[in-house]
Amino acid sequence: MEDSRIALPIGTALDRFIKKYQDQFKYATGELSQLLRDLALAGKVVNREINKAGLMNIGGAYGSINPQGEEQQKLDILTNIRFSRALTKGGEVCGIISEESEEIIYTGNHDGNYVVAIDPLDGSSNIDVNVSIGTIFSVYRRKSKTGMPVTMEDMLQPGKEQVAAGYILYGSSTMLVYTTGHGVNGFTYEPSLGEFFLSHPNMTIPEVGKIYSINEGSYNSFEQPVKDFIEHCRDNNYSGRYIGSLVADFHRNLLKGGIYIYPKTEKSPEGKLRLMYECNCLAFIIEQAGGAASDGVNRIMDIVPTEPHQKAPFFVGSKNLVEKAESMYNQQS
Ligand code: AHM
Ligand code: MG
Repeated sequence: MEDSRIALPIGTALDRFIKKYQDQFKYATGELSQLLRDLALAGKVVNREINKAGLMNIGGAYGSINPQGEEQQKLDILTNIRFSRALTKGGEVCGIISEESEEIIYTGNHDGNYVVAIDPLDGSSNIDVNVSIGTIFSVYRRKSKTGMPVTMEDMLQPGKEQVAAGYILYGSSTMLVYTTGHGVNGFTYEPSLGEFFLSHPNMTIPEVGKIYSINEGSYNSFEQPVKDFIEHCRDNNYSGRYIGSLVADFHRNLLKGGIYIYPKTEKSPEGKLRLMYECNCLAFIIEQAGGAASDGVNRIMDIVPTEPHQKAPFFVGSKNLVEKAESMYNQQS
């Protein structure tokens, strides 16, 4: 991996960066590059809408329910439209799994070679309180023949088959962080120029982290290994930090070293987070940054999905912490 890492200077514009490293990708036809540009453009549009949410009456609930049975926010719906439209019109994508659409979105682009799994707006309960939220995406190359309708096998690939993954964090500044399997790079949005610029080249997570991020309010319903792990964190005076926005919690831990956990709970016996468009994407990024991602027992990216909205328990972050959490499960078995 080291050899193929990036050597462009901080301040390089995203477009230039994508173009420069396009050839690293084994298919290298420019389609993946275009897809990434489409995602970045939709991200800019969404960023503009989020920034105006308080003024435009697009905050709050829409009055409908998503496939997970959760109340959809107006911005959830808007961002789902923005991203699915950008990916459909772009032409490179033949199928989309989205958190906000029960059914797979068939774009009609039979010549598109890629499928995308996306959570258009994660952490949407934080919109109305002006707290960071994010978009999370995964890109796979289709398995079936180009020119044919996309198949379920194309849509449901394990995380280790991802060719790209990333997130956009709408925070105190807006950032796009992504990997194509050659390290992780972060770009900060400059609103007056309308452009993302390389600000965090070759991101790596500190090997030893001292932050743990989990909703401890659900402590009583955690499995014993998770309780034991929390005890370990407390005994070592680790810092507890939990925003309740996965992308924001993940991003902080990526920079500072730490672990994010969403385990099984009584309310969510399979975990709350979705494998295809929350766990896998961040697992690919964290592994590329030198960290680890697990469901407590298995590597996240090895899990073979059986349905688009499948859930998984999620432990992601610095290696020492993920391995420690896994060891608590090992001790139990
Ligand atoms: P969402 O996809 O409906 O926004 O739910 C995912 C979010 C994550 O961003 C966050 O880490 C988690 O749910 C918070 O859940 P909880 O409030 O149960 O701690
Ligand atoms: Mg989500």
